[in-house]
Amino acid sequence: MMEKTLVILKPCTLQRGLTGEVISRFEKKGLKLCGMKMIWLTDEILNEHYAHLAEKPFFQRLKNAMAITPVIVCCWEGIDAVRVVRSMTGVTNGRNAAPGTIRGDYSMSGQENIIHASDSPENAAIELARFFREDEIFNYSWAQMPCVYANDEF
Ligand code: FUP
Repeated sequence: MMEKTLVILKPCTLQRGLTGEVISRFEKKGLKLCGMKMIWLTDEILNEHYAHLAEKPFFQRLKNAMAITPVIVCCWEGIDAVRVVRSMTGVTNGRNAAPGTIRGDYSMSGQENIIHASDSPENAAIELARFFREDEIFNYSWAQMPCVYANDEF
């Protein structure tokens, strides 16, 4: 199923100069970039985005870390994009993430873990609407399409 998913390049990624590397991984995989912008996350949007962690002892620490610099939010599209991007991301703690995953290759931390990626198609739709206006998501003809997929796959 063709899906769109949200990726956030976290402040640690901007600070460490890894934005190009991370974006490049998704491009090389064969995902289509449908939206991208730099924004400063407000406390209001972080409360919403991390509502499932509001009771955790690290909640305030996490929110502070997410607002140290602006972040880059991206929308990537592909068949099963949500699952594919999550598997490229690796588990939450970079020290446990498998080598070859983004967190496994670039992170040593449970917090400073390079990216956020939506964990289900339902959450991807909610999160994309949280960070992008409708006219900031672009549907365009993509020249790579017949090289990335067989013609009966999409
Ligand atoms: P993930 O889906 O892998 O990004 O993980 P969660 O939604 O559970 O956590 C969101 C963020 O909270 C993590 F990316 C980093 C932070 N976090 C911690 O700092 N410590 C933890 O023990 C768990 C999460």
